Amino acid sequence: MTTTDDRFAAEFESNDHKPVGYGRMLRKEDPRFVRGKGRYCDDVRLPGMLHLAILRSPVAHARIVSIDTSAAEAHPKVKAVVTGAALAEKGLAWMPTLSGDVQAVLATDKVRFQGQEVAFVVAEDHYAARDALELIDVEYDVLEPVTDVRRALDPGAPVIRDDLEGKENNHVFDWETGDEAATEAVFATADVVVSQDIVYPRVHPAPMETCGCVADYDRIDGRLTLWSTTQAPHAHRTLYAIVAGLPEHKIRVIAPDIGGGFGGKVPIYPGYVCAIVASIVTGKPVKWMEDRSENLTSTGFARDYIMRGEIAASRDGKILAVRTNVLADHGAFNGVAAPVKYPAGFFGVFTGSYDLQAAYCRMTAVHTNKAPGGVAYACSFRITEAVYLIERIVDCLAYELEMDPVELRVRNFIQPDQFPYRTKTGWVYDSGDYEPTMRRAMEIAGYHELRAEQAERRARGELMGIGVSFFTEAVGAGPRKDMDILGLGMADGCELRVHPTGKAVVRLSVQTQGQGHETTFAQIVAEEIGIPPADIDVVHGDTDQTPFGLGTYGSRSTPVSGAAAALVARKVRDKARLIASGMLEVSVADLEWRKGAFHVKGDPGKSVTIQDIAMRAHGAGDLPEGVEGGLEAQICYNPENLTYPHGAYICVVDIDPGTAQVKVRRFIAVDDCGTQINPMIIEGQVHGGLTDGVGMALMEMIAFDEDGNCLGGSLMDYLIPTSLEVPDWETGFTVTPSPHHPIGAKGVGESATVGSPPAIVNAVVDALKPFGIRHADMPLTPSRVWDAMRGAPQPP
Ligand code: MCN
Ligand code: CUN
Repeated sequence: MTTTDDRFAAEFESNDHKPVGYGRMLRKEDPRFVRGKGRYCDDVRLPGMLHLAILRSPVAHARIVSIDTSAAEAHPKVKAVVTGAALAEKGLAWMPTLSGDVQAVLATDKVRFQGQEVAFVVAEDHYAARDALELIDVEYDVLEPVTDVRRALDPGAPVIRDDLEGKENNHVFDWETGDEAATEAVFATADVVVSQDIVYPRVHPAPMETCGCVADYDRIDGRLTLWSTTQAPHAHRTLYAIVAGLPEHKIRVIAPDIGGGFGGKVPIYPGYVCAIVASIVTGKPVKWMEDRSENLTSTGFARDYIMRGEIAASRDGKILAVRTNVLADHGAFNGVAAPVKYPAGFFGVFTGSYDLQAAYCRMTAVHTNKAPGGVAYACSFRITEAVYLIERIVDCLAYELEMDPVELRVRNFIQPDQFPYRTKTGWVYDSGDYEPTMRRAMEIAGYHELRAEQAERRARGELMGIGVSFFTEAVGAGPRKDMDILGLGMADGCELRVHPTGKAVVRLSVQTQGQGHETTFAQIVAEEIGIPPADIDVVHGDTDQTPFGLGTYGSRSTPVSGAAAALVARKVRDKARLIASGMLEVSVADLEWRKGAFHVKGDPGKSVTIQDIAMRAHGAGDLPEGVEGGLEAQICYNPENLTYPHGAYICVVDIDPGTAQVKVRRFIAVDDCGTQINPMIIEGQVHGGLTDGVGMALMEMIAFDEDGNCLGGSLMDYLIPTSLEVPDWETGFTVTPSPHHPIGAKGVGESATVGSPPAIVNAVVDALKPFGIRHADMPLTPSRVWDAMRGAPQPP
C-alpha cells in the first residue's frame, strides 16, 4: 500500500521544511508498550493494599432520605464504608472544581446525576468491595430531573443546585465576546444572511484506560504518595494540598504510563479524593479503578453546545460578519477545565480563518442533571465547537450562494501579510499561510476530478459527497498574564542535567498520555545540544522528580514545555561555550557551534564535543573565571502568545441510498503545525484525531432519556470507531513556523479532532444535496441520515 505519506514525505523533508534533527525516529517508549511492559496505575500493587469501590446513584435527581451501611460493614472482607455524611464531618464532602464551582465528593443532600458518587467501600479485594456495594441500602426520594437543556431555565424548572446559597434557577454563567452593535450594523446591510441551528452533541473521550489511582498515606511521616491517571500532576498536587489540607511538600503525585487521556484526565474526580481519604482512614494503601460504565457515565464529557450560527455576506461571496448564540450544557456541577478568564474556553476563535468586519457571540451556560465536565476529548478548550460552527455555517452560505465551498473559503482567508492578525474577538493569530495548505489538500485529493466524478454519479442517482473544512487552532496556554487554572499561572518549568559522561536527563512538568513525549522532548534537546536522543532520558509524571508546571492539555506541551526544553538546552549550551573557551584557550567570540561541538573559527581541527565539555565541567582542574562546576540549568517558560496551527481537510463519502449508511471513502488532511519535531509522531496524532472525528460525526453521542438515565453507559451503546469505519488516511503538511516559539513549533495533538467533524458532516450534507438538505446534526447515523432524506424533522 502506498500512502500519501510515502509519496509526499520524501519531497516534503527534502525542501526547507526539514523537521528538527532525528526527524522521523522511532518512539523510545514503544519497546516497552509493544511488549506489554507499560506500567499503568492498575499495575501498581503495594503490600497490604486495599481496594475501593464506589456506590453510584441509580437516578438522575433525588433527595437522599437515608443510607444504611450496616450490612456492608458486616461483610467479613470490608474494612470501611464511608458516606457523604461521614465526609461532611471532616469537611470533605465537597471539593472545588477546576472552574471555581464545588462538586460533591460523596452526595450528602441530593444526587444530581445518574452515576454520582454516594458512598464507598474499602475491602480486602476488588470483588469483595464490589459485592459490598450491593449491601448498602439507600432510600431516595426521586425528584423531577432536568434533562433538556432548552428547558433548564424555564420558570418552575427544578433547581438542581439548591446547595448553593440563594440559587433560584439553573443558570451557570452568561458570557459574550465581540462587538454586538458593530455586528448588528453589518448584518443589517448585508446582501445575504444565512442562519442555521447547529448542535454539537455530548460526547465522551472514552480512553482505553479508565480513571483510577492508588493512594498511599504514611501515618508516621505524614506523606501521601498518589499514583494517579492525571494529565496534570503538579496542578493536582496543589489542589489536593488545598482540598485535603495536607502540606504540599508531603504530597507526591505520580502519573505512571497513561492509556489515553484525551482531556478526560484533567479534572480531579471524587474517586481520587475518596481513595486518599480511605488511605488516611485505614492507614493502608488503597486502589480505586473505575470500570467502563463508570468512566462513560461519570467522568468528564465533552461538547454539549446548542448553537445558532448566523453569517452575513455580500452576494459575490465576501464574508462580512459572523454571529452566534450558544446554550451550553454544563451538567450538574461546573467541572469545566479552562483558564479562569475563559469560562467558554477558547470558543472566541469561532471567527475561523477568515478576515471579517465584525463578530459577536453570546452564550448562556446552564446546569442539567448530567455528569459534570465539558472540555475533554481533544477539544483545544472548545475550539472543536468553534471550528464546527464556522465551518458548517460557511458551507451553509456556500449552499445559498451556490458557490464552491473551497472557492468561498479561499476568497475570505486571512492573507499572509496580515499576520500577526487580530480577530474581531481579540485573538492574535501568530502566523499562517492558508491558501497553499488548501491547495495542497486539493492537489492530494484531486479535487476537480472528484467534483467531475460526483457529477457523473449524481446523474446515476448515486449519493457521493465531498466535504471541506479549514481550521485555525489556538494552542499552548498561557501566557500567564491572561491564563491561569484556579490561580496557577500557565507557565512550565523545565530542567536539564548533563552527566559527566555526556548523557543527559531532561525533566518536564508535562505528562504524556501516548503522544510520545519521551521521544520528541529528547529530540528537541538533542537538536539544541548535540547529544543524541538515545542518550537523553525524559523524566515526567512525578512531582518529586520534575519542576512545577501546568500539565498536558490544549495541545500545550510542544508550545509551552517544548519551548522550555529548547531554551533550557540553550542555557546549558551557553555555559558549555564558556567551558569550551577555557578548554580551547580562545575567547568565546572565536567559537562556533556546529552540531554537538564547539569549533575554533578558522581552525576546523580544533574543537571540543559537548561530551568532552560535560566531563570537564565535572572533572578535575580549573574552570574559567566565574564558571561554576556542573552542567545543568533550569527555567520556567512563560509563552508570549498561543500558537495557531491550521489545516485543510477534504472528506469524500458515499451514502448507500437503500440503508442511509455513510461510508468515508477518502480523507485528506493537510496540517501545518509550524516546525515539525517528529513527522511520524505528528502523523500518528493526526490519524488518531481523524478517527475521533469519524466517531463524533457518524457514531458517538452520550444521550439521556426523559428520566435522566444515561443511554451511553457501555461501549455497546456508545459507539466508537474501529479500523473498519475509517479509510486509509491521506496526510500532507505545510510549515509556517511560529514567530515567537524558540524553534517555531506549534501544537498538533488536537488539530485533527478539531478539524475533521465539519469536513465529514459537510461531505454528508453535500451528498444529500439532491434532497435539498442544507444541514443535519451529528452523529450522522443511518437513522438520522434516513430521516433527513425523508424530510423528517431533526431530533432535538
Ligand atoms: N509534535 C511534533 N511537532 C510539532 C508539534 C507536536 O513532533 N510541531 C509532537 C509532540 O512532540 C508530541 C505530539 O506531537 O509528541 C503532540 O504534541 P502537542 O501538540 O504539543 O500536544 P500535547 O503533547 O500537549 O498532547 C496533548 C494533546 C491533547 S490536549 C489531547 S486531548 C490528546 C492529544 O494530545 N490526547 C491524546 N493526542 C493524544 N494522543 C494519544 N496517543 N493519547 C492521548 O490521550
Ligand atoms: Cu480538551 S482535551 Mo486535551 O486539551 O487534554
